[in-house]
Amino acid sequence: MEKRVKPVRADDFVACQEVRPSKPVPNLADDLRDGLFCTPRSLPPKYFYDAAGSALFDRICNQPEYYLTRAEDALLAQYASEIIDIVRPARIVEFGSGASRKTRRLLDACGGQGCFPTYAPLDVCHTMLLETGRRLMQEYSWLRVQALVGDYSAGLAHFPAQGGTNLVLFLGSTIGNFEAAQALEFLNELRTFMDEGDWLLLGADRIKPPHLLHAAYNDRAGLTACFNLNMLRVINKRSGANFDLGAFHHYAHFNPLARRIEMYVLPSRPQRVCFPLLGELLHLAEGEPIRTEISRKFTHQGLEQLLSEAGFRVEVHYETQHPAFSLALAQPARGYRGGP
Ligand code: SAH
Ligand code: AVI
Repeated sequence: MEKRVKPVRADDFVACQEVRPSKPVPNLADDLRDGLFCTPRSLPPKYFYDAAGSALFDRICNQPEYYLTRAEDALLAQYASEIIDIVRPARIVEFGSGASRKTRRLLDACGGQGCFPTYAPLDVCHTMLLETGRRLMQEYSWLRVQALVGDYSAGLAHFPAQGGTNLVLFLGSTIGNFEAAQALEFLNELRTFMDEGDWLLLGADRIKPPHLLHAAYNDRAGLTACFNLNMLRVINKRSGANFDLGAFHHYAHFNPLARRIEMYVLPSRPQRVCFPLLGELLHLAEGEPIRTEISRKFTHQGLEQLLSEAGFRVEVHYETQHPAFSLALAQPARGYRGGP
């Protein structure tokens, strides 16, 4: 049956709350100083995601080469009912929720099973959160959306608590955008805020032949290139810097030793970039890379080991084969007292 969708109205109300950092997090000036004025140069991937960057990412997800979204969506289409039947969530919390597209599989399963959780998406992109929240409330008449704006690496101590079972989603292989130590620290901290009866559903991309990985991060339509260069526009807008976007190009490759995609912006001629926020001038030689993202790729065992080291017990490990993608359903391990 076709779903009736209410037209978007400006007064559709999405409760949106800021989650305050609970540990010191570098601000923009720190990130620029620590990331650009040293070698190798890098910027944190959270600066991809202004409204334009989030919209670009959403379009990347539909590119034929970007298999990740389709693979994870296929798993959710197949197993969402089983997952909801196991978990029966009172609240679905999602970190880095973006457009919450795949989450709809779980919401559909909830509706089908007469289970009506609240949905708490957390993201750094305010615009995407509000737009998505409004849409979801139009599509699901029963749904209450409690949108949370914040940085998930800034600590979870101020995360609003709620009674009943939480299903925590961390989808899309965003865990792969953390360094190994950060991923462990994040999952370990997440576990300390979860009750023993809560569940984590973690999506992670898997090692596969390099040509497939390369294609996924170098799509023919050039959207990943736009997404990558958009970070420089975000930095210019937010800090008053003057990166010349036309002078940089996108470069992404798979590093088989580190088992990760590394994404860079490279200047095609020498650059002088002014940072009024820091009172500094950055000199870049032709081709001198600024790393904008890593995207780690896991083995089946590597993912289970990460979860186990972070104090989770994997209950069900769903996976696709070609292309390989994992969705692990896990719970805090009983009596676990360890930490990284
Ligand atoms: N979960 C979605 C979107 C993945 S894109 C999917 O699977 O398709 C990564 C999302 O994480 C973006 O929406 C981005 O805005 C958000 N994000 C990135 N870094 C973040 C941070 N440090 N804190 C909170 N959200 C972040
Ligand atoms: C959000 N994250 C998991 C994406 C990834 O594949 O690492 C971001 C992305 N970067 C380039 N394309 C997509």
